Amino acid sequence: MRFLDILLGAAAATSVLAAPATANDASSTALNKQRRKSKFQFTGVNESGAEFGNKNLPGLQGKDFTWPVKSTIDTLTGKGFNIFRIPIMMERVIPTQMTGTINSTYFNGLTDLVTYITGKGAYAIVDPHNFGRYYDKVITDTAGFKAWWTTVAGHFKDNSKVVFDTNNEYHDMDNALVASLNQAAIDGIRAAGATSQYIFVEGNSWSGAWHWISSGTATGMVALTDPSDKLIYEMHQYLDSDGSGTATACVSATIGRERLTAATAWLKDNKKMGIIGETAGGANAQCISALTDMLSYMQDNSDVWSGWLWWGGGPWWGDYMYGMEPPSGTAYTGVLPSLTQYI
Ligand SMILES: *[C@@H]1O[C@H](CO)[C@@H](O)[C@H](O)[C@H]1NC(C)=O
Ligand SMILES: CC(=O)N[C@H]1CO[C@H](CO)[C@@H](O)[C@@H]1O
Repeated sequence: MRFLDILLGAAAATSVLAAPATANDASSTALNKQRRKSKFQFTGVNESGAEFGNKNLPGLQGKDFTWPVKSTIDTLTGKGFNIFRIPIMMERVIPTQMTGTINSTYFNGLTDLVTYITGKGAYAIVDPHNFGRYYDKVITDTAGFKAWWTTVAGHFKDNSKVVFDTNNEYHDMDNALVASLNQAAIDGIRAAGATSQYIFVEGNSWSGAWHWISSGTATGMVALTDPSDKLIYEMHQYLDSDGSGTATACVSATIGRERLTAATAWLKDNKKMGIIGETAGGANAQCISALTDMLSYMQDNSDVWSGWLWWGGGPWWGDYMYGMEPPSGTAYTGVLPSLTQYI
């Protein structure tokens, strides 16, 4: 999902306060197999807020950005979800230059949420929602990028439930640079002593599954190496006509499966694991058919597809067409009940 949509989401934001946690005061036992019906290792939701207002850096908490609410984590883990992706801004974590030092005010917000999520037994994805850019300029300094990751990962090195997502949706960049940045992040994370965690790598062209081969990003990405051997290829896939996740309509009831076919073959041929880090469709019958068909296809191929995350949750989305925020988000009420077997 792109900056414009995030800005629109923020502009539309009302101060919707999440309802207090209901009976889902789940401990890690909430994540037991009984609630998890699918074969997937990971099923979850993107929890927006800390990346909002990204044209104002660093920005003010409560005005430009906010942190996702813990009661939502309670509710969604109660539904069986076990992974949450937390979009953040690189500049808010380490301002001015990537080799600099952490802003502890913002970082404390992140660590507080990460600790809460992982304390429930779920995974927390640290997602620099930067599109391969720092202060709006394409990152070409791979050493600086590695340093940013070494600093950040060092703080999480003892928490194996943290997942590092190198960057959200690289796009309009050189394919070789995207691969180099991913490798630099991997190297920086492992150099920090964070060796037990999964790393999610993303490709060029918005990390779109449907463009994974045709964009040429696969060629560089296939060669990434990790001494811990815990890489997962994170791709995004929306089901609207241009695949951007900006419309309520889905192209057909089988469009998700069709858009994943080539990437699925690539994962199998190259013995890689993948995850759909963002997907969504409108709350309507055709999209629900397309989503369930896609998730069924992924489950049939769960040797390479480790799971999926919905886009998106978070307290400031208001009546966003894909909103997964309890208790009244459009997708929470209109789509999620149809997806429970895939959680
Ligand atoms: C640190 O982050 C807070 C918001 O979380 C912000 O108000 C403050 O200006 C930031 N400081 C710097 C130096 O960026
Ligand atoms: C809800 C949420 O934070 N979703 C994020 C998931 O990741 C996409 C990546 O592009 C972001 O745009 C969303 O903000």
